[in-house]
Amino acid sequence: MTIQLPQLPYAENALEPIISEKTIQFHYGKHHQAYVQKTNELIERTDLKDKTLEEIVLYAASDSVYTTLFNNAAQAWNHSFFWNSLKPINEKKEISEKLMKLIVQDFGSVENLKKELIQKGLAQFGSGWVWLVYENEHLKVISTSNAETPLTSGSQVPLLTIDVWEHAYYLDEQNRRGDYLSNLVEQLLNWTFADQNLPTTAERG
Ligand code: MN3
Repeated sequence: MTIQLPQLPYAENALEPIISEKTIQFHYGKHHQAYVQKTNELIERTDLKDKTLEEIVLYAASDSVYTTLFNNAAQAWNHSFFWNSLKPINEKKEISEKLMKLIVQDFGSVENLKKELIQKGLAQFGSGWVWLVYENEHLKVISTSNAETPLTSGSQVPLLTIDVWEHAYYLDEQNRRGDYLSNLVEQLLNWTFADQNLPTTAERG
């Protein structure tokens, strides 16, 4: 068994004009594909080859001798999660009642949550990710550097992510990370996916 590049959950031009088809062709078709391929090369002659991608990420995070494997496997996982965090520009994905309750509890309003996603994305120095996570009955916005992922935290459940590596926006927005972030946050986030990722225990509130 090998790790597969998952199908993109929409057409390559479905995120235009915020994320162009050309960006998707490089970002998904080249960058993401390369992380998948490299992960497969690194696990080829090991007993990790029958593990899931998530298991490989957790295993590789446990020891710094596996840093290269971690970087590639976590990037493969983060990118799959990122594509699922987005929706076609002309599709509506409303925030569920359950998720809205938590947003109001922890941010006061959807507008405040969006602001925080944008601010944390701008504040992330260099390459990395911004995440909406669920932890201890609360929502939080966090950022991670390079390939780092909340999967390894043991307590944070990722709900949504935004890639803030330059390759995510440079063809379309050049250095304007803020424009990329605000357009994406306003028009491309898949709140249904966030809702699906909420643990069932979150339903108590
Ligand atoms: Mn990327």
